[in-house]
Amino acid sequence: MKSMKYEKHMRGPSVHHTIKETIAGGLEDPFYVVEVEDILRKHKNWLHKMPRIRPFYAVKCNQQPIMLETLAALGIGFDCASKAEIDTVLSMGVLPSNIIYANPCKTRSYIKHAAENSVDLMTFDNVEELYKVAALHPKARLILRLKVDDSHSVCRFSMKFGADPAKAHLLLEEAKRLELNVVGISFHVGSGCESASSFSDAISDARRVFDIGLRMGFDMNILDIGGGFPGTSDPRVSFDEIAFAVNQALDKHFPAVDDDGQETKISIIAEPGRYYAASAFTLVANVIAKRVQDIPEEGRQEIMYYLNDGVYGSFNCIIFDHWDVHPKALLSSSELLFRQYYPSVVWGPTCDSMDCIKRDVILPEMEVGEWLYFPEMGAYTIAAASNFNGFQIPTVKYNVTPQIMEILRHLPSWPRIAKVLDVPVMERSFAVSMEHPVGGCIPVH
Ligand code: ORX
Repeated sequence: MKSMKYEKHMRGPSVHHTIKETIAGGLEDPFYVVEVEDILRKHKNWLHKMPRIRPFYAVKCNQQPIMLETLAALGIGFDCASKAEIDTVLSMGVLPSNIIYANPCKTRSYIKHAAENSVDLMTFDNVEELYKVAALHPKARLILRLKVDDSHSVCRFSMKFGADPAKAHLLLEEAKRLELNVVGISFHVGSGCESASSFSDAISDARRVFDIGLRMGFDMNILDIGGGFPGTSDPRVSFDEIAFAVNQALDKHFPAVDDDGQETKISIIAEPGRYYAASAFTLVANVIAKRVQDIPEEGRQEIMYYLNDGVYGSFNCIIFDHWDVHPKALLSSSELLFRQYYPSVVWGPTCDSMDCIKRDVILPEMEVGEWLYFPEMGAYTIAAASNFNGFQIPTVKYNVTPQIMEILRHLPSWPRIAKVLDVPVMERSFAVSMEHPVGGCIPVH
């Protein structure tokens, strides 16, 4: 596999090939191309940079079967927030012990469902939740989610979730009274984090409450450092910087061995979503309409393009994830060179004036029927896309190079992955033609 060093926003030539091949099929609807290698590359990087931390992928971020099946094949755990997410993951053959039900405010029937399916690990941050768990799943292994300083993050949710560390002892006392089993501490620094120190500070806060739990006699053995790890190539603070800060803070507050050289036996886990999903997905949308606007006050023109995907579809990330997207023209290099460039506005297809994808962007002049593409669109996009106004949610195409196909083919879960990729499961070895990265599996006789 290639190293993580890839140019900003550049996807491999084979992704472009898959895009061109899809369009050549005469399609007009928007679609994604998933670069499966990117998911594997991300995991390799995670293992390399934070070897002590076991990831539990946050299913909410992107529940496409290719994401879930590939990650399950890699042995990653799953962070589920609802009954449906738990059922999806269990139906893939993932063991209940590889699931954390990481929603501190759970529906009662979902807690019961978790209990019936042996999903034991779950988070809480309030006393009412303890009463529900005591009644419905008394054997649960509970993780206390703390409120941490999320002031450096774009998506902040300490307003919604997390117990105040100063009052955490009260919750632990109540858990003790209810004879519940608290096993760890978690936090989420928020997403789009601008400072690696948010993680180190949170780890230090977690240690203090961890010790309170230990003193109360709980068998504290899990630290869950949540999500918020960047997944795109131009984050505010890099994954490497965060990994460095996290490793340093863990060495200080949760060392792998104690002063006597004994293993401390504390499992460190995390709940990354966007880290795994963002960069593997490239969205391609069609220019369905175009208007040239005069701006007399400024003595210039602006071109407005209307695409067949918008903020009610994939671009819901602009609203719910404060995301800034980067449209690129799907043109050859000579077309890019010779076309006129204009200030442009890119709109979605619905009859809603809020449905704006990007203002003030300079684009080469595009014609109706041509395509724009948006790299790194895998996180919180298709997962929450709707059919509002009758527009279609994009379909998903796969880009799998022969080398990656060969790796996947040797995984025990290959038959399931083959089903997702819609390629035949063959017992004998086969070659894959480079011209047809997925569709062209050729059996070798
Ligand atoms: O980042 C956020 O605001 C929302 N939370 C995602 C989330 C993740 C992991 N654990 C829990 C979560 O709520 C409990 C994953 O976070 P990330 O993808 O940043 O690694 C999602 C916001 C969507 N708009």
